[in-house]
Amino acid sequence: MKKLIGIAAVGAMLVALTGCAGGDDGGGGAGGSEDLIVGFSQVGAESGWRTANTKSIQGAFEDAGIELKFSDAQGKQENQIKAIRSFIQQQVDVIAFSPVVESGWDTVLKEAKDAGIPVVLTDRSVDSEDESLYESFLGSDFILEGEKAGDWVNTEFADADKVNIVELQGTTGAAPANDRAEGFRNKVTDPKFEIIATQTGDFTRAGGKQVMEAFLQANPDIDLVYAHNDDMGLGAIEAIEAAGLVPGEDIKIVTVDAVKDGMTALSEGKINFIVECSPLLGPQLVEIAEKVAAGESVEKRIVTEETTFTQEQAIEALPDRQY
Ligand code: GYE
Repeated sequence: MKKLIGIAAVGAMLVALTGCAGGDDGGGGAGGSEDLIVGFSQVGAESGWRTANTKSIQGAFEDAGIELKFSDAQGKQENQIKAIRSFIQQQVDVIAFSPVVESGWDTVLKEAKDAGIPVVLTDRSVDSEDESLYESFLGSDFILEGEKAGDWVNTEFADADKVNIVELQGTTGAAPANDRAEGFRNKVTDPKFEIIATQTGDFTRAGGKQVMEAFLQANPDIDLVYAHNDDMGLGAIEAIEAAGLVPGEDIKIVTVDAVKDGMTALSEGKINFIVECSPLLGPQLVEIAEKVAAGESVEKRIVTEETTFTQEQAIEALPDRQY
C-alpha cells in the first residue's frame, strides 16, 4: 500500500513538473488545458437523450484532461442559478450550462460577466436580448426539428381528409418545447389537420404515458401523436397499448431525438418517424471551452448536424447506435 502511495506521489510530482514546463514555454496562453476548470450545470436526468448527453460531456472533458465540476439541476432553474453562482465563487475558468427554461437568466449571466468568467450555452438557449452575456451557443435547431416532423406529417397524411393530432410537449418554457411546437405549426397548416389536445409530459416517459392516457379517455378518435421527444412517445405507446389499440397503426407516432429505445420502437413499427437530435455535444463543448478560456473568438452559434429516420433507416442504423 505504502509503495502504491509512493508511486502515486511521484506521478503527481511529474504531472506538476510537466505542467510547469508547459507554462514556461509560454505557448498555452493562460496555462494549458490541463490547468482549466470548467463548471457545468446539467438540466437533470429526465430522458435517454439527457443520459447520453451527460455521458458525452463527462467523457470528453475526461479525455481532454480538463477538470469538470458537474452539477445536476434536477430540472429546476433555481438549482442552476445556485450552481452558476457557486461556480463564480469558485472562480472556475469557464461556465457551461444547458438552461432548463429559456427565460430569467439575465441577472446571473451578468454576475458571471462581471466576474470575467466566459459562459457557453449548450443544448438549450436563453432568450436574453444581450448576446454579450454568453460566448457561444452549441446545440440543435429545434424549430427545424419541429418542421421536419411537420414535413413528414404532410407526406404521411397526404390523402387524408381529416387528421386529429395530439401533442406531447416538452418541459414548459424550455427552448426545445417552445421551438418544436412552433416548427411543427409552421408546416402543419392545412385545415384538415387539427391539434385537438396539447399538454406537457415534461420530456419523461412517465409524463408521456400519463398525459396520453388522459388524451385517450377524452378523445375517441386520435390519428397522430406528435411527441417532442422519444421518451414521451414511448410512454404514449404504453398508454395506447393499454387502451387496446396498436401504436404505429391505429395511431401514428412521430417523435424527436432518435435514442436507442426510440429507434428500437421505430424499427418495430410502433413509432413511425423520428427526427434526430444529437446529444453528443461533449467534444465540441471541450473545444469551445478551451478556446474561450484562451481568449480566442468562437462562433456565436454552432448548429448540430442531424438527420431523420424512417423504419427502414432505423433498422439499418440500430446496430451501430451508441446511445
Ligand atoms: O430532446 C429531450 C431532453 O434539450 C434537446 O431535452 C434536449 C431535450 C431532448 O429531455 O429528450
